Amino acid sequence: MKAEKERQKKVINLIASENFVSADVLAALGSELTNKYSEGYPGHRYYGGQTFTDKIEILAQKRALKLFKLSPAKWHVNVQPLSGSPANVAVYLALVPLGGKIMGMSLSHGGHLTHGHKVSISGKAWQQVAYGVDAKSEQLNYEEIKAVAEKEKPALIVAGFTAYPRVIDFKKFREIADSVGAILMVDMSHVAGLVAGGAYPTPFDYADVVTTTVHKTLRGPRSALIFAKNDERELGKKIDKAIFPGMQGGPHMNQIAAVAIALKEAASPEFKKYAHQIKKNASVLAEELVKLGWRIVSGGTDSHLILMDTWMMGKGIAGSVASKLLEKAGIIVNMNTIPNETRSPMDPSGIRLGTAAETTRGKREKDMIAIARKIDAVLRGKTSKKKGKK
Ligand code: DSN
Repeated sequence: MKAEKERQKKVINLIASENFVSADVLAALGSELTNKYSEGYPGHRYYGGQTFTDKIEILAQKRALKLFKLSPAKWHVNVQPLSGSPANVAVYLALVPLGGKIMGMSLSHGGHLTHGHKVSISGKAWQQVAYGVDAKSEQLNYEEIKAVAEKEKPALIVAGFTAYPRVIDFKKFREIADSVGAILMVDMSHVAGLVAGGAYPTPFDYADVVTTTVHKTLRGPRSALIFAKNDERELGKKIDKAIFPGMQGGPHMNQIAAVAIALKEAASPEFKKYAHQIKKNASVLAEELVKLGWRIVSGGTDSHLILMDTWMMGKGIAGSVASKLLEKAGIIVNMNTIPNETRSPMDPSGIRLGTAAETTRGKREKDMIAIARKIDAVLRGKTSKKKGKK
């Protein structure tokens, strides 16, 4: 543990899905709440001794709704999912009959395993209808997505991705879902902190269900939340049952307390500034990499996330090699497929970068320029790519 703490201090962390939590969040995770079993929901538990756990879970629910400006009359929230994958699967279990169609972005274009990929239970117990990004713009093409939906008539459409740097038009997804009678689920895991801080469009005006992890841009503990619209479909009630007893046992109350703390932190004016700074930092990092001659998928970013094409059709180096070289130089990234991938997931054409963690550490635009130059210096010697202008 000490060695890992030191490692984290020493490196530049550009993993787009990681962050550094506060001391209070860490304290909650390491608290005596970890000793407690609380199967069930506040007021309806299967074990005694819930005086404080009930208060904590209710507080986390209230703060989750408040952070995203949701009225408890209109929205329901479940704060028990252990992490993002179980949260997504619980939504399918609740709302899509086994074997039914889930329409999600394919993994190689930026979707998540739990958006119906065949190696995940989401693609084994249900059937994935996949969509991708436009071959040329590398951005969402809503006409193509609509055509896939009309042909396949999925029961549920997932919008929200793990490696898509651009703004998502949630209104268009709503129209597509309505045109085929599908439920619209938004997985905002990557951008939740940006949404909370007003630096990315909110999905709540259009989605039926919103899932999110808490530990990415939202800067909380590893955990997840599921929001569901309150109406005659009783989505929230069905989702609660799918989480417990459908999939999970006792909730991790230490984690839920840490979520409540993180949600309070994310409601502060400082967090709003932080969210906007994450985005500025990502734009500057992407622009500088482009100036240095690198290809950025879709030409840039509207969020915390950048997909960098290190392979550049053979002129550069594979993502796996790039990520190892960068790690040796103290920069941590992950290799990533890019749209229309010509290589393999274990040896893809790109790397994914994100600015949330380093922005937490106080990095600003000038630091991003220095980081871009360091990335370029580490990678350039190994490629036959032409030198860009500085
Ligand atoms: N592994 C997460 C990410 O890095 O985006 C998604 O689950």
